Amino acid sequence: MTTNHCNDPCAATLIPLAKKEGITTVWDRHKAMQPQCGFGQLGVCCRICWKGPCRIDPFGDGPQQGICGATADTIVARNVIRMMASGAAAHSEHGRHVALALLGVAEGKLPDYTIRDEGKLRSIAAKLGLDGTREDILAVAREVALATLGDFQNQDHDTPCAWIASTITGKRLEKLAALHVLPHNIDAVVTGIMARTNVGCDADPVNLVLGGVKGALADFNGMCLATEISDVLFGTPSPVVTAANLGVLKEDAVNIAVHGHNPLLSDVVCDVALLMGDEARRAGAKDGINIVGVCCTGNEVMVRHGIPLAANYLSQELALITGAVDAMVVDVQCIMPSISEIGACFHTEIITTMDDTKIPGATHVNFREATATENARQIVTLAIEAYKRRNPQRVIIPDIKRTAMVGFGTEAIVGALATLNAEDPLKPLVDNIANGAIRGIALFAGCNNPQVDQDSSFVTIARKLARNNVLLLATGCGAGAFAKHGMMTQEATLEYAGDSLKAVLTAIGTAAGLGGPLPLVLHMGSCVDNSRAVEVAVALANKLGVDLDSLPLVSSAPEAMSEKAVAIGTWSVALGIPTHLGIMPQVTGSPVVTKLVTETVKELLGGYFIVELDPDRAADKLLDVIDERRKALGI
Ligand code: NFS
Repeated sequence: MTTNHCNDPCAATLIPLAKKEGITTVWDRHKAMQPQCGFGQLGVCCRICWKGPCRIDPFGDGPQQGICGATADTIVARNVIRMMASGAAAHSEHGRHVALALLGVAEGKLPDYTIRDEGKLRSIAAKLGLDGTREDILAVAREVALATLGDFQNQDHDTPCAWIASTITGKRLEKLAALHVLPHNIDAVVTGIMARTNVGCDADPVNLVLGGVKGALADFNGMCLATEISDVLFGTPSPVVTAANLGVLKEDAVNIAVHGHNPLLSDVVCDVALLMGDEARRAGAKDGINIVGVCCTGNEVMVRHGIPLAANYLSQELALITGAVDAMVVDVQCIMPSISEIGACFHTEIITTMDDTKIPGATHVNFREATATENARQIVTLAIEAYKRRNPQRVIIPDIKRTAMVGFGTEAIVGALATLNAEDPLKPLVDNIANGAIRGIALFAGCNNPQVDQDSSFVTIARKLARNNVLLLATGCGAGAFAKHGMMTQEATLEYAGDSLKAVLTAIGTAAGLGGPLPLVLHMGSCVDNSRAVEVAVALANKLGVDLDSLPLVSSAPEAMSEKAVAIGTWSVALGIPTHLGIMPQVTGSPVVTKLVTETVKELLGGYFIVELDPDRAADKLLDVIDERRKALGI
């Protein structure tokens, strides 16, 4: 039995406290769940009809087929592509929500939102082949919103979704089109996966996985549009210095944790909180209102507005155990249902806000974009009321937080490079990759998973890659891990970067006016913001005149957990990027699927999954891949 723990320094104080108070956490429940179901771990349990459940005996003694005749290969393939469909649905619902909000703004129906980045809106319009130069910015917004919503409506299978078609390299588009995996309509592709995995439909594991790849690319499309339109509505990230970990909670403030994913809610809560500080002070909170972030909503407001990050996925419960959170406001995704039980042990209001994400025991505020400010006021008022009930004796905020320089979206990275070469901003990056000062680029993404000591795999792999002069990018809970462990600082660059990487980061950071090097790991944003890393990679590939599968670029999700991570990992592979998983994916019960995703796909698409649970060995494997790519490029 494995018992992993929280590697977060705050845990040393808070886990014993939870035990004393009789509060169970994710680590307790993970331990209680051991041993976990071996059939499920291999992916060979089929529950898609009521003749079952069926499971295949991995040792060959028992059944080798389900009652309908489905083999382990069919069952595994069906299970894993349903995960991809769910991931694509989650990200794309988020994206649709944001696109509809842009339409609402364009039509004057949402006075609580505005267009904060006109320049970005115009450049998106141009990218989508629309007229971005029209003087009437709302007309541009309307066209962009409608074109985006078209990616959920197009019925012509031969016309790919507009966002993916205008984002990736021409060569990659051709390759994906030839394999018939380019999505034409996000909703249709997700529905298609559910239909083909229905009992008695697609039984061919290879055909199924290709269907899953299409779903994963629909996920990518949903992410691109969610990210870019959020920048239009809430601002494009630029470098900002803030802090991370539970020490960002304040004893003398009304602490509101915004948790979930979609900035439509959290951004307005931030704005309204700024206006309600006096009410909080009148309630006795002399430091007013303190907004902190959790999970990817935390990353969204962190990279755009410098709001400090309290916790990533696995430590969301620890935030509540401090006794200092007055309200935790959630929208969608990655919200542990346990938080309402833990909130009830304290004075904490757990506030759900979305029709499709409610939690028993939580207070529900029916959030609508049309009444966003009013709803945010309700939420902040509930937090202030809760603060009045707070028991100061039960407040224990670990004095642990690390500085984090964040906000490195594509524009910010290109902007920093432009300070070295205004005419050709990518040239310094390309030159330094070519001359080996930067050996390669690694994107860290994805979740935490209690199968691993929290955050530890991220930190171990990243330190080794940095020592070997690999440029590090991060999103999501990976970014949260690095922020909490002090790896998004200039000091970390000086401490951990190899000499040539250090010199490059110092030259760029100094020229960009940051008074020193760029931080060791560049925080690109939330999980949907993985599309930003692809944007940078596409720009590099186009500049070099190669496709994405030639770049010395790797990605890593060492602590993956969510269905969304399954979708992201799969599109990363489909885009030609070797992708490391530090968790055993639930596919190994099928030799066909396992070989397909770790080997055969390399010939088809250039990318492939590297499964390595040991972080130190994982770093070595990623370095080998980078070197292999460099050699093939002749650099
Ligand atoms: Ni993405 Fe993982 Fe969730 Fe964000 Fe964190 S758990 S799949 S990183 S918060 S979405």
